[in-house]
Amino acid sequence: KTVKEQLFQMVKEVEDIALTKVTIVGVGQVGMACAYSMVNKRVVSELCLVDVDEKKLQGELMDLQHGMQFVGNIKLQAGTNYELTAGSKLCILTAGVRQREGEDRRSLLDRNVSIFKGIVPELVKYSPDTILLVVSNPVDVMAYITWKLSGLPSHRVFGSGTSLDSSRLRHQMSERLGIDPTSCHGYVIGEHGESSVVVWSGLNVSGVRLVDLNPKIGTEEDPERWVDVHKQVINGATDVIKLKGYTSWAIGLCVSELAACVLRNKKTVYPLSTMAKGVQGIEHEIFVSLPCTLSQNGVNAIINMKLTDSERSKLQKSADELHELFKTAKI
Ligand code: 6V0
Repeated sequence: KTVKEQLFQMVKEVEDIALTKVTIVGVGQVGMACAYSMVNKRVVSELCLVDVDEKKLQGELMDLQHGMQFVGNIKLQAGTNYELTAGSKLCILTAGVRQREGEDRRSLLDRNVSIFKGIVPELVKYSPDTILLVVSNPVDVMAYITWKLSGLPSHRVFGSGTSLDSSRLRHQMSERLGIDPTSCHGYVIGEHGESSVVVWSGLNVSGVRLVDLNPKIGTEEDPERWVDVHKQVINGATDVIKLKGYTSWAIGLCVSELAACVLRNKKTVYPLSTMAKGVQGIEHEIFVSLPCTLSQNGVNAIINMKLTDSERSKLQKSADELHELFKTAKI
């Protein structure tokens, strides 16, 4: 008899049913930051890692497995075969090439589209009921293309969008005001990128709108130059890339929060890249970030923000720019 047979008086074999299984495709800097954050926050019961790099997959798998004692017995799997992903409640797409220093999102597009053509149908084949969360850049266009490639209803596909930009905004607010970023309320909407829009009219602490205290906020005439906060948000990624070569921790934390919201059916509001045609006067069929309620079904509702005319026209311009970028994509 083996040690195991001698140790246990078997009562009933365990049936391994995946309760909250998540797949991450792409185990690069971003994928692994998402994995580490989700494991650390105990968001998942089962985590499946997929990549084309078999060696890296095995290394990352073993490294995480060695820490399971400290975070609960999460079932971890890794491999290049999509069969492993079957039954995922949520699939997170972080595969592909990242922005190089000074590179614009446009040049990333073609390479990432061809990679996604091989990934998205496989994920949907093995997990037809899944929700797809797109992180790879340019995230808004990649989310739209993922939706097209998946054949899923649009509410089940979304991009992390400006949830990271909004977190950068709230960090800057928190630095200026000296309070917790969760008490600094504000949204960046539109493209995750240069044409993003800060909704200055809505920035508030405890419902006190900053625009009521400083009517010039967000303009070049503002002596406090809050407008620089937007520049810091836009340049946030490139500043970090210049210093460390890539961004990872903030997007990892952000994605694990979104994953928890889906898996626990929390209905929290986040700015997410979603199908926005017909909202706020957006004419094109395009994915762009707006505040959405997020649940186990994906995106349930888009919040009708009370934007100023200028904010709305900036959002429409941002959507137009994304549409132009999308038109160059070779789907
Ligand atoms: P990385 O470290 O180069 O990792 C990319 C991974 O994708 C590598 O492990 C590759 O082996 C893998 N990969 C490539 N082709 C395939 C394929 N066909 N199937 C499966 N895996 C594949 O890049 P990093 O992790 O830094 O960035 C990943 C993506 O996230 C890039 O497009 C970034 O621009 C994007 N980011 C998006 C952010 C957002 O806010 N939406 C934030 C940060 C980065």
